[in-house]
Amino acid sequence: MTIKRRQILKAGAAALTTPAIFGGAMLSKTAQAQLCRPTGIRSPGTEPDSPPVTPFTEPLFIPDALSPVNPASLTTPPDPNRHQRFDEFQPIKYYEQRITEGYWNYHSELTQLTPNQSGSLAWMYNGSTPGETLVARYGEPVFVRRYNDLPTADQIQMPIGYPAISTHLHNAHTASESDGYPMDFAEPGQFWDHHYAMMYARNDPNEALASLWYHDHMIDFTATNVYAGLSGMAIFYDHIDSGDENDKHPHALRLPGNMRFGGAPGSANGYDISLILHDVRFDSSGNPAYNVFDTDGHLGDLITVNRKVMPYLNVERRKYRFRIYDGGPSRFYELQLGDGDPFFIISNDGNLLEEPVEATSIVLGPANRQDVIIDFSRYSPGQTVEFFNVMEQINGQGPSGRRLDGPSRMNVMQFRIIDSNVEDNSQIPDFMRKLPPINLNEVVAEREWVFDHDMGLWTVNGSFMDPTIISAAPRQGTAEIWHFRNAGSSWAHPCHVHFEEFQVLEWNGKKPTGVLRSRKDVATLGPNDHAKVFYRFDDFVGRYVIHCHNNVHEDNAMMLRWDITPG
Ligand SMILES: [Cu+2]
Repeated sequence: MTIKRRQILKAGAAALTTPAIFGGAMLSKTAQAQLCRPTGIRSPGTEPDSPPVTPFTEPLFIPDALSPVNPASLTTPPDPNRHQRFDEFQPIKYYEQRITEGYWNYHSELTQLTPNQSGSLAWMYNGSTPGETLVARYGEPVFVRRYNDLPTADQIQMPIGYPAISTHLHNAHTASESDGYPMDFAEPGQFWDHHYAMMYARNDPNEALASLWYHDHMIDFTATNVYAGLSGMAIFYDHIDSGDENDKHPHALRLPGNMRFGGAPGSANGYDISLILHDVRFDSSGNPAYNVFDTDGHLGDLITVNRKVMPYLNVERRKYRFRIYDGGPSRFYELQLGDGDPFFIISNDGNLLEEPVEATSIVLGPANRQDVIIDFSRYSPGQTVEFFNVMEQINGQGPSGRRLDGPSRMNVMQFRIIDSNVEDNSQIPDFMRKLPPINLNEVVAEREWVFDHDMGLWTVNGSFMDPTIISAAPRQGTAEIWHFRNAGSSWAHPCHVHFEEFQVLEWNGKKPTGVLRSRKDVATLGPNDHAKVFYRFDDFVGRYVIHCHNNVHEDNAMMLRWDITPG
């Protein structure tokens, strides 16, 4: 099938390698110089390299879709009074996830090193990390009960983390009490109920999110609890982004995917595959290692995709949709194919773009997501093509400003092209989802959030996280302009606000273009960057957070509470 490129925005040669998270502008020479430090602060004495493992020998793990349970089987029935608008959005699907401590095969050569070859220690959802994928549809409300079945703090084997759990479905339009507010946690033996209304913000289908992830958000322990294994993916479909490339609906986008969830391992929706990246360092006994004393951030030396170290995936000679997530805690990526071939970016932070953008790389900061379409029909059976990370980073503060090349590129994963003559009814649409309108007449307030560093801790507007202080209280039904500023000259901060997506008005004074012309929920700010964004606040009230999504910064107090108050 011929790819239609008629209306597709073609990035110019310079833009093709542009770090989009930095506002689509290359870092200035001054900023690059400030970023380039002679050595990282990691010392081999405190953080030795992981044991050597052979790349591309472990098959990619593709989690199945979470299976619904019969609501009658819930031992305690859901309490409608605990949830805003529960009766209006009565759940159609019910799910349970049990969070446990166990063992995970990150790589068989690491498992060989573990005691009794049981696998690396991991915290998991229903026995896997990533947990099963929450597949939901707009208009079909969902109820998820998450049980904390972890051992108590004095009994856990995991040397890091704290066994209290708060789960954030990033960045669903979720009522506060179900949002994974960092103080809304369940101790071992307790559960927390999450009600996802599956409504579009403001009932506007152009506000749909497509690619989301859920992860632990425990106050002070988000980085360690996610690093221990507590993350998973979520996919929201609707009538145009239906997950079915054979969809007969006249407005269906027919992106790659054939709705074959729950089949044989590796077949979860066939050609629509989620890839979550976490960089991990392993100790000599094959367990995840972590330096809790480094508050700049944590870097692993091995990249895991869906918690397999440098896996491979067999692909057919056709188009695939990959939903790519930076699961953190602190690493930034620029991903490109080994042969430098282009692909199409179709979303930013889980939101479909208006038009696909052709590019040869994507740039992600912690919690950024992008969906891409890669067409493997140009390869021959038996060929392999690797995904590499070319973003150099030598400590947790942010990218060094340099690019890795040749053998210094970091292995991410390998695609192995298999011999097949498979049908491909998917398309790369000319137009996907319109951006919601921006009406500046609705703006009632303008606020500034400055991300900085004071007294060895990370601050927002000079303050540390204090859940008793409400730093902003926008009224429901209003719009505001928010400014995110990075006051630091040598670090990057992925700034994340829960609940609503924003649209960029200006990035360092320039109007957004390309993939930045989108809805987003993480503004990844390079040194001295300034993003001016447009928000509307609707549908639910309660407490939410704004924080740096370098989870180590977040845990070292770079977070504030803000509330939506009744209009
Ligand atoms: Cu930060």
